[in-house]
Amino acid sequence: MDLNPMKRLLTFLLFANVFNGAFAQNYDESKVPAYTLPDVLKTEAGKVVADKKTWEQVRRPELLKLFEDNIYGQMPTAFDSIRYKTVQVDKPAMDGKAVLKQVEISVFRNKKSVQISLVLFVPTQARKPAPVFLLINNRGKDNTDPTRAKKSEFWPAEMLIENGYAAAAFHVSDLAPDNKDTYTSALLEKLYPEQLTMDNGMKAIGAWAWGASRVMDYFETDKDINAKKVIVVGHSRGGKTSLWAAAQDKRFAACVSNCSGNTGAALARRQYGERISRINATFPYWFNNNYKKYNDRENDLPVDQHMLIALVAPRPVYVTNASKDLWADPKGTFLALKATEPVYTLYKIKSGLPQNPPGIDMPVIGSHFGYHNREGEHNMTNYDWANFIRFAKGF
Ligand code: GTR
Repeated sequence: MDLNPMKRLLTFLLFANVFNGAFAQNYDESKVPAYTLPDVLKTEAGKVVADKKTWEQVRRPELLKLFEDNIYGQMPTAFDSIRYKTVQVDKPAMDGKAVLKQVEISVFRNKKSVQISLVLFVPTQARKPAPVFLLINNRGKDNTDPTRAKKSEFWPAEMLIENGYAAAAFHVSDLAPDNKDTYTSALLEKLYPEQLTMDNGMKAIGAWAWGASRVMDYFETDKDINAKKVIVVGHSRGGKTSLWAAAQDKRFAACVSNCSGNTGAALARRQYGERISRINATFPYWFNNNYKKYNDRENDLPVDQHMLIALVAPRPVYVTNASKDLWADPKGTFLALKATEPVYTLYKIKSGLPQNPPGIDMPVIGSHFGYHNREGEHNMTNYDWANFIRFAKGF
């Protein structure tokens, strides 16, 4: 191309403008468009669900399928065998307050396998079997350092142990590296290559959630762990995953979705902060191919994210925000949680949530719903975890 400097500048400005326009993010509440949320209780046949049996037998499966087909992809569960190898057996840790186990979970299908490395601290002094918080770790592996040389607020295992909970974590890269070029290299290419050819096939977030369920399979075999009290936790992309895992797998007793934002706990139709077109452009490998159809077309989605949270019902669910993390739309997250109330009402559960979002650092913690908007940045901190523990002590 032979453009003079002025033409080059003009071309650049034009391109920058188009690019910005395509991905313009709104942070102005007065510019949030009017929207109507799809009715969580109205079946595809137009019937309004009035009892939990119809919810469980008709509407819940319908919604799961809509999320599979349009957003997160299928969740294959067939495999040939699963094996657990304890590579570190009950090593005393944390001044004798815990023991460390490291378990390698191998899952086989058609003679191929994936390995998930589980780090697990079990309290020595607390009730046995112990309830457990399972972190889906989407950050550096050093955040869940089994040696405890590094102690990260992202996973304050000592705090969990002090409070009588086991602390467990696995890393997302064991299932799908968080990278658009290599995400298929673990679970997808090895166990479920057919998923890669389907428009509603599993992608990275689906693979991570699948991993959480295999850890759950392991917990069911470990007598130190109360498999009926497993709380699945994730932050941000991990928080999108914890919701999808808990929606799919009813064995999780409760779900924590921290700062999960777009395609996590925040409503899409508000179009506030991160939007579908942007997340699909930046992370095309997180969600299925069909999801790309909804770029700039939020209102055409047959679901919105309140329905994903509702799939956790009647189990307890805690969602959070951080005050400076407008990208993840704090208000839209609170409103999504609030919009699940009709489903919990089928189970005669009152949410205890206020009408409007509570103020910064004012957690609302009830028997089934937790919400807070922490002062500060997009992160998961001791403050967040201390509130998750308060919440978990209530059930
Ligand atoms: C951002 C992404 C968010 C969130 C975040 C994270 O770049 O836009 O949706 O997932 O990453 O995982 O920290």
